[in-house]
Amino acid sequence: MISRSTRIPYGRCTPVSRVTVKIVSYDDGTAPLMGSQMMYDQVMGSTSGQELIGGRPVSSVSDTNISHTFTVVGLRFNMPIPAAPTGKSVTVEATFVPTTVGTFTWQCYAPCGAGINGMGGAMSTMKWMEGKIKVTA
Ligand SMILES: [Cu+2]
Repeated sequence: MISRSTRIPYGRCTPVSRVTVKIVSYDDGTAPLMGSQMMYDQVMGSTSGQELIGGRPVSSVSDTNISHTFTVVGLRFNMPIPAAPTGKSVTVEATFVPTTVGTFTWQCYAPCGAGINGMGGAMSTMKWMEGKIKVTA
């Protein structure tokens, strides 16, 4: 028996809520993925298996056109974010249904920061290319 006060910090939950992530990016720079992060050019974990870029459904973004990723490894969710046209923005949307409760880290896996390996600047500045998502039952 589970009482009302029972809290399960990490574990499965009944998938009841749809979450839509909408990202508007003004970054026209690209940051091609490297090594084990190459798989993050694919949309993962969305309800349709796709994301909408400017309203157009896609299942991946060309590695040479990736600017950032919105990746939540703990929820198996990934949105590749393409470079925006210079002077304009790009809007990317995807919907997913979390089936696990807990606090999860989202982060960008594209080497979009400064320096030779792209891991400086924004990538090494706390809360710029990473954050937390809290899923409650
Ligand atoms: Cu980034």
